[in-house]
Amino acid sequence: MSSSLISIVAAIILVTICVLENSNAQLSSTFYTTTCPNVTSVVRGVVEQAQQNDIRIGAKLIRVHFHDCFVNGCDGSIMLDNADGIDSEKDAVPNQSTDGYDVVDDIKTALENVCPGVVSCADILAIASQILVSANGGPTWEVQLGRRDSRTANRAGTTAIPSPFENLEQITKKFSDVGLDSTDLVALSGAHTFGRARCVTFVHRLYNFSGSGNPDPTIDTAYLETLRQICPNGGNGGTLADLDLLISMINMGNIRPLTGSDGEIRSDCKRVN
Ligand code: HEM
Ligand SMILES: *[C@@H]1O[C@H](CO)[C@@H](O)[C@H](O)[C@H]1NC(C)=O
Ligand SMILES: *[C@@H]1O[C@H](CO)[C@@H](O)[C@H](O)[C@H]1NC(C)=O
Ligand SMILES: CC(=O)N[C@H]1CO[C@H](CO)[C@@H](O)[C@@H]1O
Repeated sequence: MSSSLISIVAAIILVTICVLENSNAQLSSTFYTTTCPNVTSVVRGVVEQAQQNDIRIGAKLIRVHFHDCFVNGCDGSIMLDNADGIDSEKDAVPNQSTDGYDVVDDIKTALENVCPGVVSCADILAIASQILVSANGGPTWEVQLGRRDSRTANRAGTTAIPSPFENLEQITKKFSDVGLDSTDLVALSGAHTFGRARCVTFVHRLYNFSGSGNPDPTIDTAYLETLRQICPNGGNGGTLADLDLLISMINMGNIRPLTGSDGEIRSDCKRVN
């Protein structure tokens, strides 16, 4: 290898390390090493149990993590129920069909038993997502921790969540608004390799795309046939189809977290302390 090639490679590695370190500015994979060393095994125990009853739990929780991160950053705001001064994000349209909150509560209870007041609800979503994606044959990554929980929700802010009725340009804009690029968009859409979607969220692409009288030409024809069988034109919009699309989880988990002394560590993910 020539020395110039070596220096180019070295420069690329250096830049990559700087970018990674920069994007993880405040979070760290060792955040709970002294304060809650068993955090991962405790979360793993609860989610493995939950998966026995609901094979979709990984899909549900990663989606809650995504919807949390896109509204005011990864601060657990999505988990707050309506209360005095809290206009719950769960009541907004994009949340519809988000689920798995009861399992978050079970994880929280288990963690409060071993290390009370230490692990945030926002971090629970990040840890559970990593464990379940790996357990389901997906890639694994070193989950970054240290997020704190918000004392507020932002229902109006849920418009920042990408919608299935938006085009690529609109969705790309929503990703760039939270500091994610088109590579992140493609990689994170890989989360759709598990989980399910209701026909109502994509049937507009199967029969009369943009009023053309034809299906969306970008859909593979064999896959189109499969989807049409599951979702007949004018059929039940609530029918579920398996999602089949491959994961930039660290970047997403780094969206504007609360850290240091900002926010709090909720003792109940559904309520501020
Ligand atoms: C790129 C923009 C995105 C759009 C437009 C989008 C849209 C959707 C829609 C329409 C559904 C079906 C919801 C329903 O049936 O009500 C869905 C499900 C899902 N989404 Fe996304 N999504 C996006 C990005 C993401 C990201 C970044 C993740 C996670 C990293 C994610 C994870 C999931 C999962 C796992 C499911 C299945 C949930 C379940 O089975 O309960 N999505 N998404
Ligand atoms: C952590 O887990 C280990 C083994 O799983 C156990 O021996 C230890 O008591 C646990 N520590 C705490 C603080 O729960
Ligand atoms: C497709 O949608 C357009 C616009 O909504 C409508 O005018 C047209 O009749 C529809 N075509 C079919 C075949 O349903
Ligand atoms: C999980 C959850 O609370 N979902 C709510 C989302 O918002 C709709 C109303 O738009 C509620 O009916 C759901 O219960």
